Amino acid sequence: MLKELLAELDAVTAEAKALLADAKTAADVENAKNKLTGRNGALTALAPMMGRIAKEDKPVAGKAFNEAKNTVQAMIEEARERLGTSKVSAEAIDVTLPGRRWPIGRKHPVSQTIDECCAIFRRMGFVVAEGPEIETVKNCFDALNAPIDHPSRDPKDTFYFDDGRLLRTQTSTVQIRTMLAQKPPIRIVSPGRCFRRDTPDATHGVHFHQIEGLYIDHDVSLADLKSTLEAFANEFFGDSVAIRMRPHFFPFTEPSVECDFSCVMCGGKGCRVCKNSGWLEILGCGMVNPNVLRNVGINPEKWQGFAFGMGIERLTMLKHRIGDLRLFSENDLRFLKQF
Ligand code: 2NM
Repeated sequence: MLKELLAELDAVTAEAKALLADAKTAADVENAKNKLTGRNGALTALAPMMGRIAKEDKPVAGKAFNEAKNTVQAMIEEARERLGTSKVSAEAIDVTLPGRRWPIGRKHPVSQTIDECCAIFRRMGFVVAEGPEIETVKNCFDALNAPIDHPSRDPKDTFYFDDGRLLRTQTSTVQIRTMLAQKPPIRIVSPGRCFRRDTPDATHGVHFHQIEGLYIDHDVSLADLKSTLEAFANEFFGDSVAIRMRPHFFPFTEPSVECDFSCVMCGGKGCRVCKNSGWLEILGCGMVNPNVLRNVGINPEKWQGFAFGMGIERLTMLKHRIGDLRLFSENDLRFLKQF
């Protein structure tokens, strides 16, 4: 029985050699493997013979069987190697392959508008100034000449912390900080996030972005303000946009003005967006109230200035024809990838 087994093992080894030498494709190798060590393979078929081997011959038979199995497996692996389909070569790094591309993000449309506004005002000589989102009542209301009973101070409209500090409701706080820290002339714009306690809808959220401007010097007039805003309107929306000013009231400016741009949707002819008026309310502005200048230690007899503030989300919505403010904070890539 031992002799028969050894002869059969030799035969299988010889068959393996022939089959694998002839293999030309990966499929040939896999076929040969099935014929040899597969479930119905020649080597597998010899396993039952082991049971019939005399006890004293078992060690020799077992050793021979294992050797034949190892030899056949080595030949299969060798053939796979030769044809480039072995596990080892399949897992090897192909250094000629191009690298995997990482998805690259982009700036949020609100950030793009901030960048664009800053670039426009920088070209007009403004410096970009930033400040904290958590502020004091002094910087946010007192210094800005907001009367003690002004509705914006109400905890119904402004987020307060237990220690009395608050989330800034506009970036004028940065203008106050700058005027306290620097001597005029001052020419800054301050972009940033602000917070108001609104019930969120298509045009209001609890946070929004603003850019405010401040220009303090000798002999600054409302005419300088108007030409600055007109230049901004034409740079941001195009040369065909006109501006107009209407009297208004703010505690921090006197006189105060609301500034409209001719409708960027219909060119001023009248449409749904401008409610058929041909004009869009874009920003508030005015000449800095002498009380504000006194509050920060600037002599209003020597210095004057203008200030303005506008909403970044509104500018972005008008520029890109976006209908709902909530899209800006939902982080939906299908929306964000369009800009
Ligand atoms: C606005 C409208 C009008 C403003 C005033 C000041 C400061 F600090 F100089 F008093 N900063 N920003 C201002 C004026 C802001 O936003 C609609």
